[in-house]
Amino acid sequence: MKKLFTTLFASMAIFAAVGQNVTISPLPQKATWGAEAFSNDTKFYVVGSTEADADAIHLLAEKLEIIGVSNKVNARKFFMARPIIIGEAGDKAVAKYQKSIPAASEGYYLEVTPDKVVIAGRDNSGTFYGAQSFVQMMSQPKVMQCQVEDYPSVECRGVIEGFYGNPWSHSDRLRQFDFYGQYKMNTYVYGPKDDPYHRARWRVPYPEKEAKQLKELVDAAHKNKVKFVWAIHPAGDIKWGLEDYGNVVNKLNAMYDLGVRTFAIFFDDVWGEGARGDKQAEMLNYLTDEFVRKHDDVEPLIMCPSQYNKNWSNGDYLNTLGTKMYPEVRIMWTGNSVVDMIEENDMQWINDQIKRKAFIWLNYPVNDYCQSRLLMGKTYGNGLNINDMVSGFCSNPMEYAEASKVSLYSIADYTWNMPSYDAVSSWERALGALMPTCAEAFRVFCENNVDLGPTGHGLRREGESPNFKTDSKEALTESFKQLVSAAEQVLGDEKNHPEMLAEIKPWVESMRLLGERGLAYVQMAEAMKNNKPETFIEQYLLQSKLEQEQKAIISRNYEGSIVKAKPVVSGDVITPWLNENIVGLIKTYRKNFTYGLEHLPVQVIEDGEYFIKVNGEYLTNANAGADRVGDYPVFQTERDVINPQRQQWVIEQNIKTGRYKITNKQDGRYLNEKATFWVNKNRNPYDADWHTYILVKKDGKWSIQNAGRGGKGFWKRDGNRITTNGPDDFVFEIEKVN
Ligand code: 14T
Repeated sequence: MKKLFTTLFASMAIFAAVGQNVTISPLPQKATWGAEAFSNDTKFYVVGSTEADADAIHLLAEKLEIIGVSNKVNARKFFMARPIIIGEAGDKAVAKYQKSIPAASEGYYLEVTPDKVVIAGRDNSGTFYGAQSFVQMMSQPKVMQCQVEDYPSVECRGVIEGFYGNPWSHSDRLRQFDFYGQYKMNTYVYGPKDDPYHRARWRVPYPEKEAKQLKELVDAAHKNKVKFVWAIHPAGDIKWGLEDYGNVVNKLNAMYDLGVRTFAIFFDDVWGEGARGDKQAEMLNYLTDEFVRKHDDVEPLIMCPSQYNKNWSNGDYLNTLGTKMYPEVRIMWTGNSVVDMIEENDMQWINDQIKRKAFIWLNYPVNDYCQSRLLMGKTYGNGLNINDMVSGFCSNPMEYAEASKVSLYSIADYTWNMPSYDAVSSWERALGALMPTCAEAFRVFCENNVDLGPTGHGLRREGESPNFKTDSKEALTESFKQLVSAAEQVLGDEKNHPEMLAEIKPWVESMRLLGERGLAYVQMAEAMKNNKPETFIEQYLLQSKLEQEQKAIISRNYEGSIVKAKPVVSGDVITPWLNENIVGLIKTYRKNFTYGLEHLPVQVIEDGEYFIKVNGEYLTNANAGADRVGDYPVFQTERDVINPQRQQWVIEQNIKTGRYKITNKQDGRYLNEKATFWVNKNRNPYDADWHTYILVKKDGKWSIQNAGRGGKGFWKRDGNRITTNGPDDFVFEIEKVN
């Protein structure tokens, strides 16, 4: 009887351990869990602190209640506390546990029993990661007994800040490094396209202030066991030969002095001379000889090739790199196309070409080519068996650093323990870890910001807005109410998550307004059904007021901002559904009622994104973000492939005037009565009475006429620009994007 009782009790305890759904993230390679070990307010003393990794000790001291250090496991004076025995393989304190420590570098052994904690690393990073795991356990309601043997699947795991647009801020980056340390990512590649000292003016040294900040970043990264890889992008105007090779060496040495020990050279997004494989190989070999090998603590270089994906590869470019460039130089790769998930066959193909393991640059969740969308969905689609085929796996994120953490959390999971990766459970854990005080509401937000919409790169993400139900009035009402209340909850929780809110607020506000509009739509439909035209018009006017508010939202709308995005929420599901249904309802209303028709819009062109062309040439915002009085768009023959948004114009009917507003997709600047850009919202807020156009179509071409207080002139092509004093001529082609 007694025996039965104890087994029953033990299995209940194990059940409790299993039932406690958060354990350690990333999921450990091997873990056995037992009953509760002790409560999460337990005090500790540290055994082994003199030899153990200092960052690990620092972490424990910061996150736990450590009341002292000792060289004995049973220190009497700390009778009310438990020992944490900590160190690296070879250290005295952990000698007893030597054979339990995994052989893999960065591996660790963690043991928790009611009377002690053991953290034994294969190396310094291992100890640090063991400490991180234990800190996570201590933040949970019950601290369970366990034995964990853990090590990473992929050698270099992390993030490449490699997008176009507003680079991350200093504090964004500092918060990122803590996050990488927490979730065992060990690599950060610094390559923001719009840092002039990285790309446009790569020969020029960083000014003092920027250099000082970079040093601070390098130190913060190292404290979190993150390699700070500094990248240079000389490809735009490189002159092959010793002079420019020397210029690169000088810049790398300056970065070395700031503490950087790993370096990357980028040749992406250039054509012509800068894209020559033989010269790139020659330069990388030169830099290896003259820089890397001149230091005893610099790692082999990483390079991003010009043909960095299979779609773009031709000739013997990759083979040249593969055969001519020193085998230790790592080569980056984005997959079968620019934006792609990576699978086993893809790895086989590229590794054969370059005769080494490719270093993956995953272009997700980067949104620099679909800036109106936030990518908050699950990170799925990469093969679970490629860990031995890559030399590194880094994600290129959004310019929204904090919001990117939803996906980066999963990148950490995936690269640490690839065979066990589960995109769904990883995403769920991310929500709880990032927004613990409003996880459910945040989940709704993320579910409604998933897909990218159609883009040149073709990536789509499934499963947006799974709770949107349209089959009854009740279901619709519920769906829209959920958007409103989730938005209000997330906004109401701002003080707990100020950094996240600072980034996502425009999208959260937009989600709230989308929900409110939806509720107004339901009222309109009801009113029509019940023959109440007054209510219909009243709800219609409310809906259009909310829509105007929604359209006025601009993210990162400050002077000098390189990208000003106009948020779109549920751009694949709810937004198009609502827009179409409102239009449909209005059409039916027109047929059946006469009351209030003057309030309803007559639209000659639907709200959307368009190319504006004359003779096949594209009207282009060439100085995006310039915020300069009198800056104007110009005509260009070529499609802009780097920044397609510069040629995309948002044309939307202004409900107040019934006329059209034209803004550029890249930075949200509107065209004024002179068809030039005006400065910004503070000095010259959009004024529908001035900045408004009449569009008329004839034989497939459009005329664009000034309206309101700006005079009645027509747009006229004048050289490479537009003036607004022309006669009525139909030369403009307005073409829907996609
Ligand atoms: F270096 C590469 F691996 C890479 O991906 N380069 C850029 C990257 O900085 C950017 O964030 C990403 C997503 O837009 O794509 C690459 O940039 C492109 C890709 C294109 F297909 C720029 C122009 C393109 F036409």
